[in-house]
This record gives sequence, structure tokens and C-alpha cells, in this order.
Amino acid sequence: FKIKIKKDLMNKIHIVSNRLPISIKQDDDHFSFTPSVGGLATGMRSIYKDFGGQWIGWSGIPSDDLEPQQIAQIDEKLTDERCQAVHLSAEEINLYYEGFSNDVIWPLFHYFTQHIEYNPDYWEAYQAVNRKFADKVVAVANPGDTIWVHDYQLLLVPQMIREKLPDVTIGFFLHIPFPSFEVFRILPWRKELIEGMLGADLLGFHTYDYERHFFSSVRRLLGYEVSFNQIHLENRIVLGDAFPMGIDYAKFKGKASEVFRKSLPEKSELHKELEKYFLMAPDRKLILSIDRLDYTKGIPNRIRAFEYFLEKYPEYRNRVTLIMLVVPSRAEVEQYKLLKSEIDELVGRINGRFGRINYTPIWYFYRSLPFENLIELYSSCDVALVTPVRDGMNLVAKEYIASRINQTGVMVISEMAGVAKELGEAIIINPNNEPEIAEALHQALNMPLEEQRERMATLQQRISRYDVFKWASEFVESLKKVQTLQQNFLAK
Ligand code: GDG
Repeated sequence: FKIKIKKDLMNKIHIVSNRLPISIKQDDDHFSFTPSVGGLATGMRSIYKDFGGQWIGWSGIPSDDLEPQQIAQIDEKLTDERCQAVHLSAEEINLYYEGFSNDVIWPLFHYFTQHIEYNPDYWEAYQAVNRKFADKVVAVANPGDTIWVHDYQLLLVPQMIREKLPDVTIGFFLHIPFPSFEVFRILPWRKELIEGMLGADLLGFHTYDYERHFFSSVRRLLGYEVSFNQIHLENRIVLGDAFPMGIDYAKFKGKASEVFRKSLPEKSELHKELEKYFLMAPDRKLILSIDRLDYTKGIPNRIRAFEYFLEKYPEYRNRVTLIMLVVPSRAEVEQYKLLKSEIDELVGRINGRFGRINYTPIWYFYRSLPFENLIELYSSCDVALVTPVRDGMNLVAKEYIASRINQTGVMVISEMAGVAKELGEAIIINPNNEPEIAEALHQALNMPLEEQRERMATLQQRISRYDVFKWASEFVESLKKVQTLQQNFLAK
């Protein structure tokens, strides 16, 4: 309903992503189905449903845990929702998802080459599972349809679809960075991955830099000619472009206004606690940090920078608290366990060093919070501190901006996050420069209200204009253009 595209010009649009937009929970023999509320699901749902397509993705339950009639039961329910499940065994998930996707591509594309596991079994499984996804697409799509494939788990799928269904239009969007050629070339399977992506007609990236890195790898590894944003293959053209992903701005703004209007008794426990904190001393300030537990998010350097800030500016002790929400992720993997211990230790050290009976420098939550609490945090904190060492986009930064209904608040953002390109009015820092982050905090905490409002108003205008619906419709519009381009190319 929010996407304005002329439908008559297109056939069906199908979406392909690692996970379906529905989460399935198993309770003995009973299954419950809940629609996902994440940004991608929101943006895509209006597309594939409006355009009569299907969403193809993994069900989220290992198939070896299921009896054939249970699989049939799941498939039937999903078909009602126009979803097609790719069923994967526990071993496939382990090798393709945990292995190649998360222990090879994720560290490589985020420049953490020391964390890459060069395991040929992972590569074998990645190819086989990508093939399963492609086969499922081929089973539901018809010539003339459009297929939009998402993210790093499915880099080979565009080419695998094209081999069997040459007359479809394929788009691919990468949600994480594409690394520089000098990093990408490290991978033994580098050629296969870009050949896989080149099966698409349109390749989307969050930023122009990622697109440029991709083009450079194409040129140097495969020798294809690239002119402007077009790659000339023997028999087709592939277009690359930047589409910085947005958020459902109205949803965040709306919820923030609702939370703001609530009377004290109606407020959540968390919100009451936050308000009490301010009542205790009116000059108290809150800094917010929210991420999944991941080594790319720069959490330890953020904590150390906060420690440096309290050391350098002792007048802020007892007055400034860092609220740090870390959402558990991959907690069974060694690398993540080590990171978790490092964070626990740093938080303990700082709270032990600067804490008082009525002052805790870092309020640390290691859990996921309901949406309403997330909004309460966004709207209560004076500064958002987002310091990833690498991040494709970072939606948390956009969500903070959307939730500031009185237009105060300061955004401190790492230059290594894709989102920094859109946030010229934020304070931009190098995440490895802890003294610089401390200075940025000082500047943010001292920024006059008028200046905060001026900066925030501009940021809000920009982020609200290019929301997730606009992002999705622009991608689909570009897919239409590429169809015409392809036809003209073939006619020559
Ligand atoms: C990948 C790329 C790119 C977080 N804590 C809670 C919660 N969240 C939600 C946030 C936000 C999302 O999780 C995190 O999104 P990010 O964009 O920050 O990061 P990744 O998960 O790494 O996403 C990233 C993105 O894909 C999109 O292309 O921006 O660069 O790495 O929406 O609100 N939500 C709730 N409770 C929490 O405790 N309800």
C-alpha cells in the first residue's frame, strides 16, 4: 500500500532471503507462526504480496527434527502466507550458515580476515544449499517474473537461477559491506562468488564505495569492462547501484509519540526507572549504545572510550551514564564467547572504578528488549553512540533519529558504518580513536539545544524521505529500467 509502482509493467515479484518473514515455533506437535517485524520483512512484505509473488527462504527449523507430515503441515500453512520453505538439515545449517556464511563471508566482508575459517566442507555445503534455494525459486517462478535475492548467504543464487530460467529479471541486494579487492582476493573461492552475483541484472549496495569495490573485483578477477555503473558481459549487461536502506520511519516516530504521551502510571517499569534517574539530578545525562553481540560492532573500543572520557573529564562522573544494550548472538561460538567475556570484564572494571552507591557508570543489558522498551531508550537518551569498526549500514542510528520527537539529541557515528554517508550533521568519529570518541562525547553533551534541534531536524528530514518503502520501490523501479536496458542491448 505504501509502494507506488505501476504494476501493469511487471509480472510477479518473488523475494528470496535466508530466512522467511515468518518465525515458526515448535511446541511438541504444534506449530505457531508469527510474522517477523524486522526492517527487511516490513519493506519486502508490501512488495511481494502486492506483486503476486512468493517469498522463498529457510523455515528456521532443522528438517531432521521433523516428521514428513510435520513438514507438509508447515508447508501448507506457509503456502497460505505465500511463503515457500527451503528445508535444511542441522548439518546443512551448520556448514552453510554457521560455517561459510558466518565464519567465512561475514569476517571477510567486514575486514576481519584473522577470523576466517578456510574450510572446503563449508564451501561445498554453501554451493549445495544455494542450489536448493535456486531450485525452489525455479519451481515457483515463470519466465517474465522478477526475483529479488537478498544478502551474503545467497551470493551464488542469482547465477544458479539464471542457468535454469534465463528469461527472468534478477535483482540482488547485499546488506553488508563489499570489501576492497585487496581483501576480497584473499578468498580461494573469490571468482565463483562474484560470478554468482553477476547472474543478477541489478546489484544493489548500501553505499557507492561498496559498489566501487565490487566493480574493481569484477574488473581485476574476471577482466570484464565496467563503464559508469554498467558491467558488460558477453551477452548481457549488469547494473550496479547504491540504495541506502531506510527504516519504517513512521512506525518509529509514531511509537515514540505514543510513549511520550503516556501518563506516569501507564509507563513501563523501564521508562519509570529512566525518569527516576533524571529526577534524582536534573543535570544527569544518558548515552545510548545498542547492538547485536558482534566483533564488527566495536563494543570494547566504545567502552574504553567512555572510560577515557570519565578519566579526562572527572566533572562528568556521577552525572553521565552509558546505557548499553547488547543483544545475544551466536553465543555458542568461541569468538563471540571471548568478546562477551571482554565486554563483561570492561564493564565490571569501569563500574568498579567509577561507581558510587547511587551512580552506576554503565547500565548493561545482555538481552533483547521488546520494541516499546527500545523506543523508550531511544527517546530518553541524550546521545546515541554508534561506533562499529565495520557496518554495512546500521539501522540503529536511523531509528534513534526517527524516535527523537522533540528534535533534541546528538548522534555520534563511526565513519566505518554505511549510514555515516547520510549523516553529515552527526558527529563523525574513527572508532579506533578512543580519545576522539571521548572528545565527541564531550562535544555532544555540551551542544546547545538550538544546535541539536537544527542538526536533528535536517537528519530527520533526510531519513524520513528515504524510508524502507522508498528504498524498496526505488530498487524495483531500477529493475524495470534494467529490463529495458537488457532488451535494447539484445536488439543491437
Ligand atoms: C545487517 C547489517 C545493515 C536491536 N536490539 C533490539 C532490536 N534491535 C534491532 C534494531 C535494528 C536491528 O535490530 C539491528 O540492525 P542493524 O542495521 O543495526 O544491524 P545488523 O543486525 O547487523 O544488520 C547492517 C542491516 O543488515 C540492514 O541492511 O544495516 O549493517 O550488518 O532494527 O532495532 N529490536 C528489538 N529489541 C532489541 O533488543 N525489538
